[in-house]
Amino acid sequence: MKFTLQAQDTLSKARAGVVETAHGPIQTPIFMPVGTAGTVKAIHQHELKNDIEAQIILGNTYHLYLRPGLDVLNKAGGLHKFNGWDRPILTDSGGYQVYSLTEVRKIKEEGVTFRSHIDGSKHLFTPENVMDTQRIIGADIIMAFDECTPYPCDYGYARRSLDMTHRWLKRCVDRFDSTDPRYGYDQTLFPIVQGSVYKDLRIKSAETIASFNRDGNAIGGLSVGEPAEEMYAMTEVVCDILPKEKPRYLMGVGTPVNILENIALGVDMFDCVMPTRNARNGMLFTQNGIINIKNEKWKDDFSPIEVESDLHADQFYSKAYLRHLIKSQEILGAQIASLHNLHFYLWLVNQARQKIIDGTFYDWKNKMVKILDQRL
Ligand code: PRF
Repeated sequence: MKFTLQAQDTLSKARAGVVETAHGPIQTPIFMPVGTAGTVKAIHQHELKNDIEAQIILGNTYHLYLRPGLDVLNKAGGLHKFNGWDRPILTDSGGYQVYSLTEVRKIKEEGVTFRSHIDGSKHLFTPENVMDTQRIIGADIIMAFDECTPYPCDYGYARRSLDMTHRWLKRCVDRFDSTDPRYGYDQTLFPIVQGSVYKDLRIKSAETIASFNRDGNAIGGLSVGEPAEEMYAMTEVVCDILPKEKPRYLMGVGTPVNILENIALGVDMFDCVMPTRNARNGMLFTQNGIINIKNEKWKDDFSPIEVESDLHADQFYSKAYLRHLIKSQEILGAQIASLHNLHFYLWLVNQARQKIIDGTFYDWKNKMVKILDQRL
């Protein structure tokens, strides 16, 4: 994997670049739609490619391991062949999903035991088997096995957890570097910075992660309930330590404003379920602010979903019709709203990229953050 920086903003730490993978390039800053179970919910692969122009999607080790399982993925020849997505894929390691989705789990030095949210069966994830699983899934970028601490988290727990995440990283790297890709193309491993909201822990973690000298680095443990200002403070500390010449991925972030602020701090890659999950509940992100399409006020508004957008569905369908679909829990409502929100997120990061290249990012960003949080 190769990363080339193309432009750097002078008034902020924003950068534009390109990540080259075995399945093609990723122009950064980028947003990666979340395709938990091998599908970006309610979106066809051809829509991802042609309507949204997604450059990379996510998959989750936890979900794919439980269903369809490694046997099927192996027989399929990996996730790209299985779901027909021939551009880059990144898989999260499963740690985070185990913490957020399962109730009974035990975190030990060896790894994490948990019960499946599907059938209650018992499983063990270790740094080693999670590397093996991501080799089988065949993602271009695979993530280290970490512990994402909750918020709030006391200092002692955060410190002990961080030390374990670093020991787990060493085990991940040893396993990853001693195994080969299964399907003939290169995969790369990103380590993850943790350290809760403690500056000294974040510094220690960023220095440790940087010393592993991988192709790219991730920042975890943020956007877990802390105030946005604390998240930005941690991102800033960490980005100042992580190497400039490698992509930085902020995991699970966030709102459109969070994304712009973190781009300004030097983050290159983002993912979040927000555009798709909130779409299914009728929350639409637009260039003028946020719409709750279930609101009475859209009942007989027959104007297009978003006039300024070049997405066909945004022109073709009216707000009143989308409101009707979402209120009636029609499948098409989830499809249109998800398509709209993802298109908006990809538009936003592409705009940021163009502004960084043009040298006008800083003022544009400050203007946009005032608009995008508004409720319409
Ligand atoms: N670790 C991993 N995945 C994640 C996170 C993390 O800390 C987060 C935190 N926002 C989202 N996804 N492995």
